[in-house]
Amino acid sequence: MFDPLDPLGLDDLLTDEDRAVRDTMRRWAADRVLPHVAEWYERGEAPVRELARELGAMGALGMQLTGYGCAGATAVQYGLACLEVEAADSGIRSLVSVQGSLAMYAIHRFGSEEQKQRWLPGMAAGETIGCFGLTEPDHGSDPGGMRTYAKRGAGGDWVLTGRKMWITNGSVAGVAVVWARTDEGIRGFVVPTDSPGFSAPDIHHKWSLRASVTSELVMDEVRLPADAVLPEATGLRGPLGCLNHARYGIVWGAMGAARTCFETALDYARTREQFGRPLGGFQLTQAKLADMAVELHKGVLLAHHLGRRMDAGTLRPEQVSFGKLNNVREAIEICRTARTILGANGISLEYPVMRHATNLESVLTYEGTVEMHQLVLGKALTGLDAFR
Ligand code: TGC
Ligand code: FAD
Repeated sequence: MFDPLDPLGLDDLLTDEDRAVRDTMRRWAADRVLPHVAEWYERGEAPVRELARELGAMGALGMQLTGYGCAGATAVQYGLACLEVEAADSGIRSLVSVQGSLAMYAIHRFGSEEQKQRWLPGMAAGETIGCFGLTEPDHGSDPGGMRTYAKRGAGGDWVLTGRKMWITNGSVAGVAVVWARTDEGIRGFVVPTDSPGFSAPDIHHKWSLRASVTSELVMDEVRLPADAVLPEATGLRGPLGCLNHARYGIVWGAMGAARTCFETALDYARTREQFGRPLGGFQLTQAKLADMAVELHKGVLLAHHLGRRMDAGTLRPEQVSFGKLNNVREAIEICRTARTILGANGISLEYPVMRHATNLESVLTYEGTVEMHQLVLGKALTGLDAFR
């Protein structure tokens, strides 16, 4: 039988465990996020600490990592979780991505045994929130130019000074992974946020990702012990390696936002009547719905393919760029088209469509803009670097 919500039968690709993860996350999002998210969005605040603890209890934080209280799930399962959470709101998926794929991943991949023991169990449980400071006011797409500087003192300790900008979870974080220039190149630091000289003022007046905390990180001569540095990360490949994991989650997540908008538009088109018949009975509306369905399910198929490559250990950064570029760009197009089908109702918070569309403006920019991923792919295709 043809299923309008799964026209390609992609459910066949999932194992029973995959379905269990998907269904658990879908139920949680339906119970805990959907009834409140429009209000959080309107107020510009969400109960991030409470949600983090609930996500931790479900094993959804750092779920693709092993040991230290992490769930050891597959990449496909992590992707399905991102999709279900982002089907509710991109801001809540951001909480999951930054915690698991950026802050926890950095410590898990590049940290010392002591750093892992100290931070990861509490982060997996959602008791401690992490953030990831790479972007600066004057260095976004080009993080290699960062100015935040860590100077080594006589006893081997560090003094960290600089500013990071647009940092998800910044002011609610107990620990910040901060990337800084040193005399030995770019290094990562694990910074307890109660360190003297550290502050994280929130960024206000956002019209996107309003159910997510976004902050500056200000570091004014923050003194850190010698063992605050991530021992296994040197150079820009450290933070960029973390981004591969977060970008991979977004490849799936964006399709969640798109799915919600598609389903909302389909439902609306079946029931709203103009000129004596449902909007879905007009050829122009059917063309929109057909094109949305094609891009939505192609995007999920692509995410699944990349997930299998990640699980096999064969996923390349250029392939992650391929997925992030395509899926976020198509997701925002699906949401914008859904908005047209809803007419005036499309701009209302009573429906999820405009909220998802405006959220995706951030998703289009963070974790590498459209242009950065085009340039990554362009370089891979031609062998020519066109970044500078
Ligand atoms: P380039 O010379 O190409 O590379 C420097 C070194 O890094 C290595 N590398 C990678 N390694 C792992 N994964 C990748 N994806 C990598 N890309 C590059 C590279 O091999 C090299 O290693 P080595 O050993 O030779 O030194 O560097 P570049 O300065 O030309 O920059 C390349 C570029 C532009 C692609 C990169 O800087 C970039 O990706 N820019 C975009 C910045 C970005 O995505 N920022 C995201 C900040 S975090 C965020 O947005 C979180 S939002 C989270 C949320 O709320 O969900
Ligand atoms: P710029 O780099 O100034 O780019 C502006 C425009 O110029 C873009 O369209 C870009 O593609 C284009 N451009 C730049 N260089 C080129 C070129 N060579 N060729 C062609 N076009 C080019 N960062 C973190 O470190 N941690 C976080 O947790 C985090 N969370 C975020 C949350 C939100 C809500 C947002 C909006 C951003 C977040 N970011 C975070 C920052 C994000 O990663 C950056 O905004 C992004 O990397 C782009 O940097 P920028 O905004 O400085 O834009």
